[in-house]
This record gives sequence, C-alpha cells and structure tokens, in this order.
Amino acid sequence: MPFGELVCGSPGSGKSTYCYGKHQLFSALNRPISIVNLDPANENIPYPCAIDISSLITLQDAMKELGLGPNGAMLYCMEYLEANYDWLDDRLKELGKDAYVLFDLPGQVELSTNHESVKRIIQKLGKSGFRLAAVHLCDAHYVTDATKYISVLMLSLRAMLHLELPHINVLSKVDLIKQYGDLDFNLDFYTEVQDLSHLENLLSKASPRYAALNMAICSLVEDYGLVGFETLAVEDKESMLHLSRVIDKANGCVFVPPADVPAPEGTVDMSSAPASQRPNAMGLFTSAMATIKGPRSDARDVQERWIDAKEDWDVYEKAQWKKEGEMVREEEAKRKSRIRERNGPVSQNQQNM
Ligand SMILES: Nc1nc2c(ncn2[C@@H]2O[C@H](COP(=O)(O)OP(=O)(O)O)[C@@H](O)[C@H]2O)c(=O)[nH]1
Ligand SMILES: [Mg+2]
Repeated sequence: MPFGELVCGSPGSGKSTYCYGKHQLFSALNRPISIVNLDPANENIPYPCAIDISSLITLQDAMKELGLGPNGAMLYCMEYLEANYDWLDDRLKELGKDAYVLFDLPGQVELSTNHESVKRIIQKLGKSGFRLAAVHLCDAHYVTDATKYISVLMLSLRAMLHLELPHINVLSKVDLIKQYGDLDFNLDFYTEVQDLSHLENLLSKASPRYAALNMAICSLVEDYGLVGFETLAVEDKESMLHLSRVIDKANGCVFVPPADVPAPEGTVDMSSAPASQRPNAMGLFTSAMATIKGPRSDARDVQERWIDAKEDWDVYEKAQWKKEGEMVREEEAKRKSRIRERNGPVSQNQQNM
C-alpha cells in the first residue's frame, strides 16, 4: 500500500527544503521515497523529482495562454491537474505499491483552505489506495507575535477542516526562532495550544480595537480542540526523525524493509536468539501505537536546543560532528591499511573502492 505526505503551507514556509531533507534522511535509512512536485511555479527544485507537474503544465503557459495573473494561473493549473488526473495516476503507479511519496504543493494557501481541486485530487489518491497525511508547515516566526499566532491558528484549523486528512501542523525553521527576540511564553504553550486565554493581555495591547474578536477566534480554536504543532529544524537529524515518527503514526505507516535489503550497519543479528528475546517483526500494530519518545520529542527539549541554550548546543554539536568525522576518517584509514596488508601495494583506483 503506498503511503505519502501532502506537504502544504504558505510560500517560503520551507516545503521544498523539507522534501529535500526527508529525501536525504530516508535515503540514508534505506527507506523508499519519491517526491512529486505539484508546484508549477517551482523553478529551482532542490530534490530529485520523480514526477514534475511542469511536464504537464507550467505556470507561464497558463498565464500566457489564458491571459491570467500568477494567482489565477496557479488555480487553473490545479484544476487542469484534476481534469488530467490519469496523467498523475499513471506515473504514480510506476513508482510501485510500496512507494512513499511526498507531494510538494504550491504555497497559495487557498489551495489547502478552500479551493476544491486539491481536495478532489486527494480523494482520488485515496481511492487508488494511497494513505496520506497532510504536513502543514508554518514559519515558527509566527509565534513571536500574538496576533500573527492567532492568524496561523486559524489557517491551520481551516486547512485541517478542509483537507480532511490525518494532519500534522509544524512550526518550521525553529532553529531561527531565537533571532526574532524573546518569546512571551515557553514554546510548549504555542505547540500545545492549551489555554489561549493567556493571550488576552497581549492581544489587547497589540490591537485594542480587535481584542474581543481575537479572543472569540481563540475560543473557537479551543472549542475545536484540533490544532497543535510539532516543530522542525530541517538540518537537525533528531528533529527530522521525530517528525517522521509522528507522521508514520498519523498515517499508520510501519516500514518493514524488503527481505533482500541488508540490515543497516551495526544492526545486532538476533535471528538465532530464542523467540522470547527476538524483536517481534509481526507486532506492527504495537510499534505503530507506541508512544513517541526520544530527543526533540518534547517541546521543552526543543526550547532548550534552539532558545535557552542554543549557543552551548551549537558548540557541543560541532564538537560531536568533528569527532564523527575523525572516526570516519580513522575507519577509512584502517580499511585501506587492511587492504594493503592483504594485497600488497594497491593502485589508487582500488583504494577508492
Ligand atoms: N534556518 C532554516 N531555514 C530553512 C528551513 N527550512 C527552509 N529554510 C529556508 O527557507 C527558505 C524557503 O524555503 P523553501 O523550501 O523554498 O520554501 P517553500 O516556498 O515553502 O517551498 C529557503 O531559503 C530555505 O533555505 C529550516 O528548517 N531552517
Ligand atoms: Mg517550494
């Protein structure tokens, strides 16, 4: 059964960068991954693209042919894709049944909040067997200001109600948050969306005329009780791994490597251990339902890493990377000296093998 993510969010929220980061992570983990670019305005695509909407239609074509502006042309492109869904379906089938597909959406928010084409494309994907989760990226910059935070809550809620998918809201670029100044509350206040009445003072100060309206929006968001956020710093491996676990859990994906794929280096071979000690590869449901624990799984850890002790952590991680680099170099030198001992002097070509 193919699984996938619908990566949405405003322009510049980090969608394409996230897709590229996830491609690197999954490739390193030997997990299959394909990326479908559905943004006809995406010119410099950073990741290897399995399917690109530009081979069906480009934004420029739509603007030129129909005399539309960029926004209207974007909506037209999505309607065109919906009308030519078979084009997408044929290419997705070529990726196989075990594909894991990221759909990189355009940044126009109306596509995930009220325009119907993307929603109908999602329904068609569902009918052809796809298990999708929506990953909605919101720039973490929004939490530095109470009124902006309200707008991102509304946007997230609207997207959740419209797309009707398992949905994960993500505060992206959390590594940059410290540079926007001090937060009024701890990060977990913003990620958990528990008691928005605490925002009242800030909202009355920021825009007294709209304080009542803002508080009404807060209570609406609270009444639904749907919105919460994960965090993401795309270059932080722990952050990417945590988000991947959350998404796997949301769309019910449990990755089982194909039988012919070698286990990653360092995996302990338990095949000859008694059954009571071997990991239970059949217990898929248990692992899907397990609580997600680990570094960066708690907003308080994220706060410490990127806000409270950012400089100390930067120094620590740099030292760790240096150590890792030295270990890799040492291992490589040992490997080459083993080859030399075995074969006598070797050519440059053999050394590089
Ligand atoms: N510091 C930092 N920058 C990021 C992160 N994710 C994306 N960016 C930057 O944000 C900008 C916009 O990203 P892009 O992926 O093009 O956004 P898109 O329009 O949503 O596809 C680029 O300059 C990225 O390098 C992140 O996690 N941390
Ligand atoms: Mg993009």
